[in-house]
Amino acid sequence: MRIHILTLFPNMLSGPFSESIIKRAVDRGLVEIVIYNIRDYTSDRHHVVDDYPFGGGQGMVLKPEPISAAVESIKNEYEVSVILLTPQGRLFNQMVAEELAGYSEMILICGHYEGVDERVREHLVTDEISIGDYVLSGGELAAMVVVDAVVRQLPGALGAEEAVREDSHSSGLLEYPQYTRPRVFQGWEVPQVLLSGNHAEIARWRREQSIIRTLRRRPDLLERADLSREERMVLERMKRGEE
Ligand code: 9D3
Repeated sequence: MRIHILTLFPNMLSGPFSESIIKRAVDRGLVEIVIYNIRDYTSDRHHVVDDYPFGGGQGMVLKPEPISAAVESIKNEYEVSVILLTPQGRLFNQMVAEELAGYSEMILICGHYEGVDERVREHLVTDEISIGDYVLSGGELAAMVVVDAVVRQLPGALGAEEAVREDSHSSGLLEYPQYTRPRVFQGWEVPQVLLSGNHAEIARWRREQSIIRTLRRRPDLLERADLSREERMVLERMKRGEE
C-alpha cells in the first residue's frame, strides 16, 4: 500500500511514522508513506497557499491550484482514492479503517484554516473523513490517526502474538480489567480470582467484567456484541436491576 499525505506542516507528520508498528510496517515493505508540502506546488513568487473567501467572512481558504497540482503529480495509471480530512467528513471508525486497508494507494489531504476551496471537494476528492466531533487545528493529527488504524490492519503489520490477541478481542465488548505484580500495591489488592489458578473461573470472571463494563460505559456496543443466549439473559436482568 502507498499513502501520500498532502500538508502545509510536513514536520508534524514525520515523527510518528518513524516509531513502533508503523515503522515496522514501513521497514517490512507493507506500506510506503510519502509526505508532500502543499507549498512546494505553488507557482507564484511568494508561494501563496491561501486567500480571502469570496463573498467575505472570517479566515482564509486554501487555494485550489497547489492542491490540484500536488494531486495530479501523484496520480498514475492506477486508481487512487483522494481523501480529504475535514470536520464535515463521514465519521471514522474500525469499519472505515478496514475499508481503507483494502486500497492499494490513497492520497490524504490535510485541511487547515477555515477550509478548502469547494472545487477541490467537488472535482478532486473521492471521500471525506472526520475522526470525531471535536475541533482540531488541522487535518494532520487526523491523518496520523487514520494511517495508524489502517496500517495495523495490513497483513503482517502486527506480530503473530498481537494478531491473535486482536482476534480474541473482536467480541465487540470492552476489555476486562488487567493486573500485574505486585499482588498488593499500597494496600490495593488484585482480585482473588486471578490468583486462584482456576482458568475456567478466571475466563468466566473476565467475560463477566467485560459485559458489565460495556453495559455501564458503552451500552451502545451491546446491540452488536457477540453474546451467547445465556449472556443476553443475564444482561437483561442486570439492566432491569439498574433501573
Ligand atoms: C468555524 C467552523 N469550524 C468547523 C467546526 C471550522 C474548522 C475548524 C477546524 C475547519 C477546520 C478545522 C480543522 N480540522 C480539521 O481539519 C479536521 C478535523 C477536526 O477538526 N475534527 C475531527 N476530524 C477532523 S479531520 C480534519
